[in-house]
Amino acid sequence: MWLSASRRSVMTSIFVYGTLKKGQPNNYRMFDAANGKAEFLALALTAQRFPLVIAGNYNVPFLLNIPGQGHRVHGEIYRVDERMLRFLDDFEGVPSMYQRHPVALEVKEWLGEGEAPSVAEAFVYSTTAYEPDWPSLPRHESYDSYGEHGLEYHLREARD
Ligand code: PCA
Repeated sequence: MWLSASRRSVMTSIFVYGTLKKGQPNNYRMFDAANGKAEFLALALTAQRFPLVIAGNYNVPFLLNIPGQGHRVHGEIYRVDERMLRFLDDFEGVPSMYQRHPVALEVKEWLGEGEAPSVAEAFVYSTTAYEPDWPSLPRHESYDSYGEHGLEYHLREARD
């Protein structure tokens, strides 16, 4: 079956912790076929602590690439095809806004095929390009645009 295997597109695992999660404002972009393919795999949390802050005029969530500070951050693992990966890199403003890095994860709930792994590695959109005051902003463990913090995310289309 080398032929069908060679035709299968390369899939990449990504860990999303912000507006791309289920129920959050940008999740639909991963299910727009024009952007490529995405498949939900698991609920997970980062093996290390990172500061997850909501920053800027548009209340954007950022995982600051400062391991060892903040919380172990909760999110979702998706498998995406190359087209979706390119779309997401562009949408997340890689490499100026975020950079895409591998991150170690603890898997909490597995919906993929086969036996559930307890640990995984996936790409995450985190950043070293943060303003000096961002590390002292309140740190979140599980992002929710509609949470009690009141800092609802401004959709890209709604910014002026
Ligand atoms: N989108 C990416 C990074 C931050 C954001 O809002 C995500 O959900 O993981």
